[in-house]
Order: sequence, then structure tokens, then C-alpha cells
Amino acid sequence: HYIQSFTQSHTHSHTEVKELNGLWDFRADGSPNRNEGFEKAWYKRRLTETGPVIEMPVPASYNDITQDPTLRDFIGWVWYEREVFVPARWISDEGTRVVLRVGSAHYYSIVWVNGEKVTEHEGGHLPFEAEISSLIRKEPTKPCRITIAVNNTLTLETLPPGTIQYMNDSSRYPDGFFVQNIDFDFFNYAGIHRSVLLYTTPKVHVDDISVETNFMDNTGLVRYKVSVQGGFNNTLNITLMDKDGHFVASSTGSSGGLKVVDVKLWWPYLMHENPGYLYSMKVSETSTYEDEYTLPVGIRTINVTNTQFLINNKPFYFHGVNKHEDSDIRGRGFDWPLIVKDFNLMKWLGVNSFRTSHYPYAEEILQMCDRHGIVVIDECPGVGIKDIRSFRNASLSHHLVVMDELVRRDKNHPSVVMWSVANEPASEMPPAEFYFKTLIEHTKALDQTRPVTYVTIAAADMDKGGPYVDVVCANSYFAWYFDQGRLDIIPLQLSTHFENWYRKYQRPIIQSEYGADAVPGLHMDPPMMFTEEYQNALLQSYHDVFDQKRNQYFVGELIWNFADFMTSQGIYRVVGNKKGIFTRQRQPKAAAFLLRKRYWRLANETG
Ligand code: BDP
Repeated sequence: HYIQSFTQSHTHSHTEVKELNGLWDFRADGSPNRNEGFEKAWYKRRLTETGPVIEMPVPASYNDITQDPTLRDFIGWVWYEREVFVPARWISDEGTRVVLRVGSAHYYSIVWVNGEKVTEHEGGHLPFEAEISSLIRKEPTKPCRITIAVNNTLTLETLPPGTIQYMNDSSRYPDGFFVQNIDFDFFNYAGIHRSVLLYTTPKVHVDDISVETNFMDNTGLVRYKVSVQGGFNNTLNITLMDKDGHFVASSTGSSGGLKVVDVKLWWPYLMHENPGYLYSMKVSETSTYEDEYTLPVGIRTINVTNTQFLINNKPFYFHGVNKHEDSDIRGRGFDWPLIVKDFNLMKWLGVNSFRTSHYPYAEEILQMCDRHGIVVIDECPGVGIKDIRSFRNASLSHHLVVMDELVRRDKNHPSVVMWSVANEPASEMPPAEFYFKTLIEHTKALDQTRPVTYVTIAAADMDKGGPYVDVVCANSYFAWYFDQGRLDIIPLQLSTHFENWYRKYQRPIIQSEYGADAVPGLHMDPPMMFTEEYQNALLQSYHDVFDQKRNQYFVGELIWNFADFMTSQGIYRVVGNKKGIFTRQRQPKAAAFLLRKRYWRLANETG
């Protein structure tokens, strides 16, 4: 069980944190069955005693760190280990609860402390943790040895799915040769991608908080629910403070409401002169252990009509980007300089929103969005669901669990305005209807305050999940994957596409992806595919159609992609996907200037 936001200042005020980022011992299990680590129980001794190790930075994907192509493309278990001294007070004070937290590791993880298994977790991109208080008290004078085994193998039941194919033709492939087939367009980076922390809370501790906000005229309402673990039977005090720390309202008990007079609403960037306004809600537990947790709270509402997406009852138009957590060397590893640079670039562009394509991003990123007023469509890792076998019950059950974890982690972020349960599934296949109906209903039961969607590439008449989404998020690649080089078909095909969707479902539509690859520095006029001119011309043709539909039901445009990113190797990709308007190193292509002009104009016209 974890609560949101352990990584920032807004946490348990009595919490102490020890970050375990830095160099870990590392070994990939290259044995023929990839199972030597378990057969020889590598977790029982120091990793250095069971074979050679290399130094591996955490957080980072391991793939691009060395010069070894087998490690870049490795599939199977890799082992990380690190020893750490725990502060003596954490051990001596029985009232202190010590927790080991992994921000995310891709894909399957097993964690041992001093050789004893403490937890396992399926799925990258979301945190997991284990209480290790009693374990570390067993051997108080010894350092604490943390072992994490991570496996990136994808199957039909994982999210995203994948399959392993063994090549049995011995005249063409050596013994045991296999490939991993995936139906998604990004490199399957693996390793420990976000911070590993040890932190403390009192034994009796706040375990979860949910807030829902509303307002009427200039009075705001914050409804809250708090769950406390560890033998709670005392009073809970709840205090709401404004941004300057002034008292606003208070209440007692594990659920209730707080009234906010002269409320300052949470507004998106560029929609208000004071975007991202956050109150803070302090939850204090007054038993002997006195846990205290402070949660930032943005007061805002989200509503969807047939033609509009409303934030605080005002029409909101998404002018934004799709992103990836992706960069040179680090792969998907968390990196503050990169994150802050990306925010600065988004603000430079006039972006008011982005989608976390195609998986949940680090919590620190959502916290920044809360503060800066950047609106987020929060997507789960349901990408590449193309094989009919990925619609089976076992896959669906796991998908529901992932939504549980995602909503639990992200539900209190005012920046998150919509859940996306999948990207470009084979939604035309018959089982897709039941699958998406179940998945969307489940998500709505978890959170009644936000619309739910999945991102589709299907045509309106083929798509089976359409009836269940609140907003149609449609991707299209006209004049790129089809009618290559024929920009002149965009006006007709794109308008027809929109009209078909709207006629069928009467829901607002977002262009959730569109774009063209451009190799930076490649020029040609008249434009040809892969040049910066073609990327610009294609975007411009799309924009003309967007502008015609904007006052009808069209509520947003998200370019594919913010920056170039790595993919697996193939004839469609020139060292990765080049649809970025920035290079992978975050330098602008011509398209960045085109979009910048447009987004600032849209900001003035639509807010
Ligand atoms: C869409 C996918 C996205 C790809 C993009 C592309 O949603 O992940 O990277 O197309 O092909 O189909 O560039």
C-alpha cells in the first residue's frame, strides 16, 4: 500500500527519506534458460559472490549504458543489488515504520531484503513498496542488502503485451534463438526507471487520501476521505490552507467536507492569469505517533457535453503534445534536468496540455503539472493490444488491476482531467466491445469525477468501443501511412473522418495524434516526405481542418510527438521515430516554430 507523493515536500511531516539512487551492482542473467539467478539463489548472498557485476546507475534504463549490444537488446532477468546503512534511530524506535519504495521498474520485479523476499510487482511505470521494519531490526548492526530482480519479458497478458518467438530452423538460427514481437512503437526500455527510496512513517499512519472538489458561485467545496492504517482510534484533524499558508477551513474525522469562501479555482496555463492555484490540506492523526500528511489540492471541476470539454464550466481547448519518457543514454530513467527542460519547452510552445502516451509518467511530472496548470490526459500502459488473444480474460483482469493502481496514484492531481485506458487497440475486433465496456465502467466506478476514453485509430464505423467513451480521441496519419506524399487529400479525408465520428456518437473529438517524420536538416521544396518542409506542410493542412471544426465539436489537438524517441529497429524507423517537433536532444525542427505561432494564437482565441 502506498500513498501518493512521497517524492516531494508535500508528504508526511515526520517522514524521513533516504534516497538509494546512484550506482548499484548489476548482472544480466545470460544463462541459456535465463534462470540461473533463481536456481542458484543469487539473492541469498552478495551479488559479487555469485559472479561478475558491473556498475549500473539508478534510476536509468540499463539498455544504453554500456557498449554491449546484448545488454541493449537483452530479454530476461537482470539483477540489481545495493547495501545501505539504515539510520540507527529507524531501527531502535519501534514506533517507526520503515518502507522500501520503488518508483517504477520495468516490467516484472521481485525484491529481497537481506535475502528475504519482501514484495513482487507486475508492470512498469507505477510504484510499489514493502514495509521492512521488522526485517531490518533482525540484524540491527549490519547494512541492509537490497536485491531487485527485474524481467522485461512481455507476454499476451502483460501491459503492453508482446510475444516471444523461438526460431527453430537450425539452418538459419543458432540454438535457442528467439525474438520478442511487440505491436507498439517505442523501445522496450527496461530496468529501475524511477527512484528507490527508504522512508519512514509512524506505525499508525495515513495510508490513503481521496479528495473531490466542486464549487458554486464563489464558494468551493473539498470533499475528502482518509484511510489510516496501523491501529488507529484517535481523532483526525483536517486543515485546509491557502497558498500563503493562511487558514481556510478545518474539519475532523475520516471523511467530510471543507467549505472554501472566495475560492481561488485551479485553472489551466494560459486560461487565467494565475494558473495552477493549489491549497494544501493537512491531515493530522493525533495518537501517540502523530502522523501528519499534507496534500496539495486544486479546486476545479470537469464536465463533458456533446460538443465541449469544460473546466470550471468554461470550454477548454487542448493545444498540446504527446510525450514519451525518453532520452539519450538514460532511456526511460527519471531525470530532473530533462523534465524541467521539457516544461520550459512546453511553455515556450504555448502548450496547455499533454497526454502521457503510452504509460503513466513519474509523479513528479504530474506534481509539476498541478503547479503550472498543465492539463494531463493520463494514459495507462494499454498500448499494442492488437492480437485477438490479448482480449482474453486474463489480460482484461490485469488491465483492471493496472487501472486500480493508476487511479489510486493519480486521483488527487487537479491536472489530470481524463483517463485513457488504451492506445490504438484493435478495437474493430469483436471482443473489443466487452473488453472496453468492462474497462471503462470499472474506471468510472473508481473515479466518478473524470471522463474516460481510449485512443483509437479505427474508423467510426469499425470501432467497437466508441459507445463507452466520453470523448472521442482519434489518431490519424493521412498523407503519411496512406496516400504517401499526397497532402492534397488531407482536407477531405480528415473532415469526413470527423463528421463520421460525430454523427455516430455526438461526442466531442480530440485529434489525439497526427504528424509526420522529419529527419532534422533534411530539406526539399516542394516538400517531400521526411523533410522538415513536409512535416510543416502536413501539420498546416491538418490545422486548416481543425480550425473549421473548432466551433462545432472539435476540442483539441495533440501533436505526435513532442520529441523524437527511440524505437526498436525496423525499416520504418531511422534510429527511432522522427515525428518529434524537437529532436531527441530537444532542439527545435522547423515545425516547432510553426506550432509555437499557432498555439500562442490559440491561447489568445480560446484561452
Ligand atoms: C501511432 C501510435 C504511436 C506511434 C505513431 C507513429 O499511437 O505510438 O509512434 O503512430 O507511427 O500509431 O509514429
